[in-house]
Amino acid sequence: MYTVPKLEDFSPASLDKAASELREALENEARSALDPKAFEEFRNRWMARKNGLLTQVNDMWLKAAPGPAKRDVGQLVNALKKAAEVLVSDAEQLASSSGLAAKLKSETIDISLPGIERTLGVRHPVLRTLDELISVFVKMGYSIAEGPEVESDYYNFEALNFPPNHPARDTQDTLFIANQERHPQRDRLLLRTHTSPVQIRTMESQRPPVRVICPGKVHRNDAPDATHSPGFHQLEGLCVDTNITFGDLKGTLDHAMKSLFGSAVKTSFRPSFFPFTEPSVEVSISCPFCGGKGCRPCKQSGWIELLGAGMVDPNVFGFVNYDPKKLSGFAFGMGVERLTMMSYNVDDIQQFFYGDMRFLEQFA
Ligand code: FA5
Repeated sequence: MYTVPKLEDFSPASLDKAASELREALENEARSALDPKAFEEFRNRWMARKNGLLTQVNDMWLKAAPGPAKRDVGQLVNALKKAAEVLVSDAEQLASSSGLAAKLKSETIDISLPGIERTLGVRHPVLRTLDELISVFVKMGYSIAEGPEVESDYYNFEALNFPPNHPARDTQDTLFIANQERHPQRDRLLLRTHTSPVQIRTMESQRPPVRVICPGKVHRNDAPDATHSPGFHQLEGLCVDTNITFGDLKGTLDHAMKSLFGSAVKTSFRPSFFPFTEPSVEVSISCPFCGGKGCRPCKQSGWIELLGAGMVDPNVFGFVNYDPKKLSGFAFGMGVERLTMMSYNVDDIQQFFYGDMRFLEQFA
């Protein structure tokens, strides 16, 4: 480590030698002061007023110089001080920028790495079908009504003309809420088995004419298989007015099925039974996959059964104080998962509930 030598000889040659050794040491140390801490040490060592190396030069060279050499030594010491100031200022810049470089290096973000991908959600296929269905009926002037998923026996069965112990109840077994034995049967709560209770709630709260659709979740004690699920969605429809005929029912559903599956699709109405409609029908469409020739989805029959419908039974009007002599109406109910299976050619209803991304991503 450089120390300021005491000068015995003040001849120009000796002064030159001493000055160049000092410069060399100063330059070397300035080059090594690479970060703010090292620079601080370097500056104090050379520039400190009290005992810095330049103060020592002043004391040991200038003050100690004999009279005749004082002028030359003075000029030399001044030149060395100026050179030192320049080197210190350069070193300061270098130290702060290399400090910054080190800081930047430690905080580097590698922008070439793949980012964290946030996948955008898409609408579930079942809800897409439901939205399509809703828009078809809204265009025909229907409004939307909703009801509770936990329903009373009265709305789910009794007011829909399923009397207690009627065998038709067996076709819609469900889960009952526990500990309700103390309530009369009509008030006992259950998970609704269809969206038809919303028909009753709507007619109770609204005078005719009525044109509503009721979308929602329903539950049944059905063992899961390729076409059955214990929880699924239905879309109910109800139209009540004066002079509503079976022809209106056929026209409405034919138009809805053509809107959903294309204008080539045909509809067929076969007699069926529901306690709350008379007459009742099962509605099928000609198979949209084979055009009616017969294929696997339609089980070679050319037709696919899609929904239940019928003219509102006059007994039901009796439950809501509508006059069956003046009014008539039709209702229909469809399973949204089954329609979605048709629309997207899905062969297992369970796919809609597994949450398997490989399946769902196909709808993105
Ligand atoms: C009913 O639920 C009647 N409420 C429909 C109705 C409304 C008829 C108004 C007349 C007037 P059904 O039990 O057939 O009917 O069920 C209607 C539709 O729900 C079926 O056509 C089918 O598409 C669907 N569905 C029934 N059970 C299941 C199930 N376990 N899983 C998936 N979909 C089902």
